[in-house]
Amino acid sequence: AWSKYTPKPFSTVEEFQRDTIRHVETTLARSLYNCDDFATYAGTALAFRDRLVMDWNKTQQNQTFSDPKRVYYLSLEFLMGRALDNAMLNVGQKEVARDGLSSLGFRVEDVISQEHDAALGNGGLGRLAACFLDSMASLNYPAWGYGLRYRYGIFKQEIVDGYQVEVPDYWLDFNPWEFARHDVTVDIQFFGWVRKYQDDDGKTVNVWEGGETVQAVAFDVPIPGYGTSTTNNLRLWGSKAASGEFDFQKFNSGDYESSVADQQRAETISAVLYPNDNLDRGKELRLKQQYFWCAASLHDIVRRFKKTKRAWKEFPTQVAIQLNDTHPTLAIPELQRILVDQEGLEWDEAWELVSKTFGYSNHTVLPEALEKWSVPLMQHLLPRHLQIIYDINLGFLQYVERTFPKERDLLGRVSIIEESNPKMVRMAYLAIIGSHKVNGVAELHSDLIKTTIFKDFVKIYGPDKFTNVTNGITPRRWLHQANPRLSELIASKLGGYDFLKDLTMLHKLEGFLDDKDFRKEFQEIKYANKVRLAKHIKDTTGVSVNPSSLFDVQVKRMHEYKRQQLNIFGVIHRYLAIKKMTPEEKKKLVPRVSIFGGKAAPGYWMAKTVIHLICEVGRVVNSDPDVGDLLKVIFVEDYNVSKAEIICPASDISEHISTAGTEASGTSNMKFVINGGLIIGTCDGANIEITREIGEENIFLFGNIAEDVEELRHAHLYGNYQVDPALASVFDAIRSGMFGDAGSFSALVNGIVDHGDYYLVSDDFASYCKTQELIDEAYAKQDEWITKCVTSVARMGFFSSDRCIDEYAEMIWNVEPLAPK
Ligand code: 26Y
Repeated sequence: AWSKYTPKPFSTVEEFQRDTIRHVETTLARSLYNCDDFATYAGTALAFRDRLVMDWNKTQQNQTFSDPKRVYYLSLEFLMGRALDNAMLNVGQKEVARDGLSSLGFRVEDVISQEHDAALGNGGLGRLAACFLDSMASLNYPAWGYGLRYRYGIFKQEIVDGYQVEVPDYWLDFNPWEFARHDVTVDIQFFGWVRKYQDDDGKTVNVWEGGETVQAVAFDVPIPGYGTSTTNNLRLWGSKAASGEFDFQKFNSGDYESSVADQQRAETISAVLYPNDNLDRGKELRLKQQYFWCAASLHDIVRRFKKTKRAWKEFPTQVAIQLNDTHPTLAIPELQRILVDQEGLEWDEAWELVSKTFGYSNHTVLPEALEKWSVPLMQHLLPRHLQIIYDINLGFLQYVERTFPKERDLLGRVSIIEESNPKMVRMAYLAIIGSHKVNGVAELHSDLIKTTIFKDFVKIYGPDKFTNVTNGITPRRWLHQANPRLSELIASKLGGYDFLKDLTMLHKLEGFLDDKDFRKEFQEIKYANKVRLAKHIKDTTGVSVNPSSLFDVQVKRMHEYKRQQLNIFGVIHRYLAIKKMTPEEKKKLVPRVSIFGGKAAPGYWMAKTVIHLICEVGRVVNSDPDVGDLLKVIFVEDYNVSKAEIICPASDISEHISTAGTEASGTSNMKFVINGGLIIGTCDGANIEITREIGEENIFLFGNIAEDVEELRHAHLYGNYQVDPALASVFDAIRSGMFGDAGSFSALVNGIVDHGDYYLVSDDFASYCKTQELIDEAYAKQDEWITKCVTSVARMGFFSSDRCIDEYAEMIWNVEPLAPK
């Protein structure tokens, strides 16, 4: 009977208004007389949420009833950004909201921008997880995301006097998108010891006893698909003290404060996202987070499976679990523990189920990002898991020894345990051994892991265990939402919005390359997007930039391997050149705005130094009357998902200039090109496949290739090495104090001059600067430039995360879509 209350999409604008106002007045208890943008956002979000929730319930019911194979995406990061615009799009009623809000005196864009970003991630890996959730729902896959409900997401970055300052991101004051499930809880154990005994049948049983317990509470977030009613679930675990743990002894003896302190200690587990991107720090609390989340998720998955009363042998035909990097690797020994210690399966039988269930995605080859946990720490925190890991390792090494009897060194190289002091558990090796497929995230990267870090495992398992799934992005958020005018223009030419579900349809745009009106409109849209970004820059930094300039953008986490230093040295080089130009030469120069953005991990000194240099260069250049509009240097504070939605559509050139072989894929490269920008890049990550798709005449590639990196590094250390002369002049300028205290930048400069230039900045500098000149020349020929941009957009169909998810489903998960009822 309740189904007659199912909210349909708003049938009229008035109905939307009525619901929104009702929520403002009753749910929020606010008077309409002081209804500001924020209250309007809240009311609108709740009105749309009502629609989502009904589809969500139905989807879950349908999945329970049909009981298909499900996929579980385990990720410690989900960089979701804002939800309201996406909900409006997926319910298909943004226009209703626009009209309804407008007659109440509000602009839909202002209302949408009231929402706080859900920023439960660092960078690429977390945003990839968010794009995957969108695609899995849109393609009707029965899929769940599992993560942690951090009380503080990635810190907010403020720039104070040219330095990064980190401010906590408390984002939960008002979050209409999560539903606390106080009835879905799991007790999670830590510490303690293992007791071994023989049961009545003489079988050896291990029990994990003692220690302490923390409770995991589920918080569910609906994930609506586009163009379908499928609404999947993202389940985030929050931590609190287990009910039995609340110390009544202390409580009754009047020690109330310390019993509250215990409570708070339990809550710290899910308190904060670690802000390191591609840098492993081995902190105990992080290991606790990982186990807490893996154990809660596994418990939930097993509980769901057991409800169906199927035999255990069906587990891997009903369940696929994907590990987003090694962060959830403890799920492997945890499932083995559940099956053997709790469900009584034989070791080998259990191990077969485990290794058929998991797939592992690798996102980096950087040695400093490969997770290792110390054996003593694991022994202390997870004694039974350490035993299980040793047993997994034993079985594996025995197999290797039998198969390669003559290769004694091989055993030490592939052992899960590194024989260092202290001994370390190599999580990537455990992930490989416990999974049936291992994938890289772009072709070059997938080849590199097979020939470098995981070479021995290719020999042991054969090449078929290793595969590639090139990353993608969701065209809903990164084209339609971020760039509504471009999306509308495309739709007008392609006869509707079907391309948002099948991005390969973009190829038809090539048929409009000669359409003058289309080209003009395309160009105007880019200009309007630049005006919007220029306004944001003016509002936040006070600097005016001319939207007719070439906008050159590099936004991503600050990291030496991503080489923001190469970019800023190039900017200084340009500045020095401008200072020497005659008025005639200046007239010919294409005005440029260099825009940077990105967070540095709080403890990453070198990355912070690069931010400081960018800010100092901006301070000098932006106020130099010799330069005027010819060059502006901007650092956009607090780069995040919602800023990316403004920035990506507004670039002419974006920079993806990592040392070849270091950036696994990159995904913002895809976001910029699909929004009609060109890129300057190295032969690295997905740049290579972007080149293959769009054509090498449409991309500005430069620099050394991955194959040559090792030799060049060697030459720096042992050859006679000289810094590139143009770069040497840049260093002279920095050393002269032109950009403030030279001492602040000495480590940055010396790393290149004296300490081996590990990231090959000097080797690539000449080629980088030359390519920037080619860009100036190309930009001056606007007509050819537009042809390049349009052609590139038309050829980007491959990079939809829908294609990517279909590949995972087919090659790795073996799951089928489930049509909504
Ligand atoms: C070990 C821990 C501190 C750690 C935390 C975060 C290690 C790595 C990371 C994050 C890695 C990451 O974001 N990697 C990026 O993944 C993207 C999606 O596959 C790639 O496009 C990008 O090249 C890669 O750097």
